[in-house]
Amino acid sequence: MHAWPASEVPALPGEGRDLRIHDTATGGRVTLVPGPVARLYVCGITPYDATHMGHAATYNAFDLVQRVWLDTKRQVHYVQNVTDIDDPLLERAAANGEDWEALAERETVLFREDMTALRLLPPRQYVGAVESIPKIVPLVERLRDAGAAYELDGDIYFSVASDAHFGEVSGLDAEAMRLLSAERGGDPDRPGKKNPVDPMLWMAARPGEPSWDGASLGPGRPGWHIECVAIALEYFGMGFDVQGGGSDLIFPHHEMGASHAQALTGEHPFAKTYVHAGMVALHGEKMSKSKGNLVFVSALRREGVDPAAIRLALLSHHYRADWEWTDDVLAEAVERLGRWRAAVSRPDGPSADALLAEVREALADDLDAPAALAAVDRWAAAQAADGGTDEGAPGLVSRTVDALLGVAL
Ligand code: 5CA
Ligand code: ZN
Repeated sequence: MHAWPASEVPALPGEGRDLRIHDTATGGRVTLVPGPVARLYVCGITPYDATHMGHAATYNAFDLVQRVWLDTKRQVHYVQNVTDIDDPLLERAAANGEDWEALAERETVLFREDMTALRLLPPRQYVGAVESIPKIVPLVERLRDAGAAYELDGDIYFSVASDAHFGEVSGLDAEAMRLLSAERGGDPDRPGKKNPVDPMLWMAARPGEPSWDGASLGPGRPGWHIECVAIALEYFGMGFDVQGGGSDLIFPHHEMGASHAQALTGEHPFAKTYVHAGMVALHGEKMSKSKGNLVFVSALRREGVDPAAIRLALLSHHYRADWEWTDDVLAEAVERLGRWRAAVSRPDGPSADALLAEVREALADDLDAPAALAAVDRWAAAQAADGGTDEGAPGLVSRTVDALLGVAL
C-alpha cells in the first residue's frame, strides 16, 4: 500500500531534548535514546468506517513522538499497518450490503486524506494485512512446529504459556485478561482452549468468507495480533524503539503481539517501550465504530473546519488523558488558531527564544502538548499586549509550531 504525502518539517535552531515518556510495560517514565534512526510502529486502522477524533488523537500523539525525535536530529523509521481483513470489516460490509474490499479501500483512501489534512507525518511503510499474508503464514507454521501453537477444529491458536514474559506488557491478572479478551475480539469461552485468552493465529476458512492459501495451515485468514508482528519483524526485527496505539490495544493486542514475537525469536523484548494514548469519548462513552457515537475528521472538514483547528483541539489534551470531545473543545481551538495567526502575522514581536525552549521542554516531558500550547498562548498574549521589536520572532514562532506541533500558521 502507499502512504500519504509528507508535510515539510522546518529545522529549528539549537537542538531538541530527548523524550521522557510513560512506558506501559514498566508503568513508569523512561528516557528514550534511540540510535540515529528511531524505529516506531503504530497500529493502524481497521478500515470499516471513517477516521474519528479518537483515531486522530492517537495518531497525533505518535506524530509528536516523531517530531521530538526529528528535532534531536535523528531520522525516524515509522511503520503503520492497515487491518484490511478482520471480523468487524466483514460484518460492516455485510450490513451495508457491499463488498468488503470496496469498503476497506474507500475508508483507507479517506483515512489518508484525513491524515494529510491534519499534517500527520506518513509512515515509511504503510502495510495491509492482506498483502502480508505470505509473511504471516510461515510465522504461524514456525510457532506451531515449535509447540507454541495448537490446532482446534482446524483453527490455530497461540499458547500464551509458551512465552515466559507473557503478561509483562499489560501487567493484568488472569481474570482481567479474560474479561478484556471477551470484549476485544477474543473467544475465552470456546471449549478446548489451553488457556481461555489464547488468541487465534490462523482461522480456517469459513463458508461465505474470504480465505487465502495457508500452505500447511490450510486455507483461511490471519488472526489480528500476528499481522502486526509479521509487519514489525519484517521492517524492524526485535527490539525496535516504540510500539504505539490507543490504550484499548494494551490487552490483548500488544500483550499478544509481544508474546508471539518473543516465542518466535526467543528474544525479548519485542518493542523496547510501549506507549498508549487515552480514549476520546463522546456523550460519556468511548468513541467507537461499534457504538456509532462518532465525530469524523472528514465530516468536520466538509463543514469547513480548518484542519489546523482540529489539530489544536487534539493538542489541547494530554495524550494519556481520557477526554471528551465537545463543541466547546473545537470552538476554543478555532479561537486559539485565530489568535496565533494574528500574532505571527505581524512583522516583529517579543523574542521567541524562550518560547522555543519551553515548547521543547514541554514535549520532551511525556508529550505535554497542553503545556506547549500554553507557552505559545503566552507569547501571543505578549505580542497582543505590547508587541516587541524582534524581527525574527514571528517567523521562529511559526516554525516552532509547525515543526513541533504540526500546525501551519
Ligand atoms: N487495526 C487495529 C490495530 S492493529 C485497530 O485497533 N484499529 S482501530 O481502527 O480500531 O483503531 C485504530 C487506532 O485508534 C488504535 O490505536 C486505537 O487504539 C485507536 N482508537 C480507537 N478508538 C479510539 C478512541 N475512542 N480514542 C482514542 N484512540 C482510539
Ligand atoms: Zn496492531
